[in-house]
Amino acid sequence: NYPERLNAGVELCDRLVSQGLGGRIALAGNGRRRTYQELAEWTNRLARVLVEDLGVVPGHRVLIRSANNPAMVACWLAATKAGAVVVNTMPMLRAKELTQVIDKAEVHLALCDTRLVDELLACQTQCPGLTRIVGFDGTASHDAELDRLALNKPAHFEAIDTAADDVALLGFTSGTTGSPKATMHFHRDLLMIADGYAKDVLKVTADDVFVGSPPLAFTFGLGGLAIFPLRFGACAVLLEHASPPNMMEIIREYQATVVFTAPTAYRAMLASPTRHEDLGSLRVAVSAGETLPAPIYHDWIKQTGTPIIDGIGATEMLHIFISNRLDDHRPNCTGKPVTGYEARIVDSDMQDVPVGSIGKLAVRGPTGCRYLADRRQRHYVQEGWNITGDAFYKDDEGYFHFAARNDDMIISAGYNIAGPEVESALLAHPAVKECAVIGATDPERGQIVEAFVVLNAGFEEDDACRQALQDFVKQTIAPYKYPRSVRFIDTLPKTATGKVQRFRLTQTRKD
Ligand code: 3SK
Repeated sequence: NYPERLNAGVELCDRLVSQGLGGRIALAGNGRRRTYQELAEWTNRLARVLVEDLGVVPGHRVLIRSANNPAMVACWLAATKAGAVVVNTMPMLRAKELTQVIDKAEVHLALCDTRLVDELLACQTQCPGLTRIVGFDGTASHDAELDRLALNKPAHFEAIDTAADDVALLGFTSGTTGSPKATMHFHRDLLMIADGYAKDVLKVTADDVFVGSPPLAFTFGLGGLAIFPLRFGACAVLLEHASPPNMMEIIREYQATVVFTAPTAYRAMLASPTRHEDLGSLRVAVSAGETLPAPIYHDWIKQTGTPIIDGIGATEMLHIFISNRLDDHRPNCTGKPVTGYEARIVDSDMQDVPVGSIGKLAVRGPTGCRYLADRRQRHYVQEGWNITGDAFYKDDEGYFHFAARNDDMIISAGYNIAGPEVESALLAHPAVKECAVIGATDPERGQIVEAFVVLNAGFEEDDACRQALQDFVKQTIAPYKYPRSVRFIDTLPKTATGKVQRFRLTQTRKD
């Protein structure tokens, strides 16, 4: 329960100072460590610039364009304190994608790392509403316009008195289907994900140090690398190069206790020759974004001695809502609902399916989907339940298991085949580096299982390899699930957040 008036920017920064944690390190990165006191003052100065110099009023949408670094977090907190609605965007977005975001969110002001300004400038002709782009320095030198404006401001700012259910954040999702939607999240939602998942599942304390790779523009990253540490007076390490092969070094250097990343990054870390037992500071690894293949789960625990916690989240839900636990985690299992959430498996009439049967995942709780001006809202929220688009089953002990994205269920000659199950089987073969499975139209079987495979170095893209992979799958899972078609490919198409875009493989097939 939160008070009616609440500003998440204040709660994630100034509140820690008033609790006597002002001297603790809040942010590390760019060769500096900043205390909560310093962060409060920095964000107050920036908030003054937004309100006094740039005319931000409550509800204005402010776009932030940056890679993960302390300055991006400071801009986000400052805009939140100023009552703005923040639209965080990924550095790799091009003018075409930025234009869609700016239009949809009706952005007037953009704060942009000066190294990334060109693509934004290129949007201006298409987006007459974007009247101001102000540069900040994402490195440590502080000599861009925003930094100069902030320099002479007083370190105190009376944060805007926002309601707990005023919109604070617009999270964009292009999903795996390509067309972007904006999801609205309230000030209280930003705190709720910390007070539920981070507190109850991760057991975060002020002694934790968080590192990881997901962009802050993806709510998985914003939660894991900013909101969770800041809510508990812990330290957030924000580095632009925090991905394999650097991740292990970073964990060691910063003595990180919590790492957030996706299964492919865990796989890469496990494959690196560095000594995994040196990661002694770690107490938990969080995996989400894609399901965690069982071999990675087992190898990670064996090699590092720390749990790897798989969970499912969605930009629509803001963060993770079903998860394994530190003391209760299993392979091939997503776990149980996070505190405050309920989940069911339903059929297309919203009726519960029997235990063990695959159906649609329906979830409700303290956060949920509110699309901004999008007709797809009525599909996502039905009878008060969020229909995430995932096919799941629940076992007789109440654990939830991912089967596929609803779009990834393949119906072949009357058999229901979950594409990801075939992918897991293929991934266990030493030749397979990455793979994705789709249902390809077939005149006899309706659909057949088709695998797109990226091979590890040293393996030949030939019929012998194709046959070996097919035989291997037949020996691993029910033979009717084997990929009747295997295509070799150099890389898999992915979203900016690392999710495989299977629809593009389907298109490739049609081209
Ligand atoms: O996988 C996702 O889409 C996701 C989104 C937001 C927060 C967390 C996660 C895992």
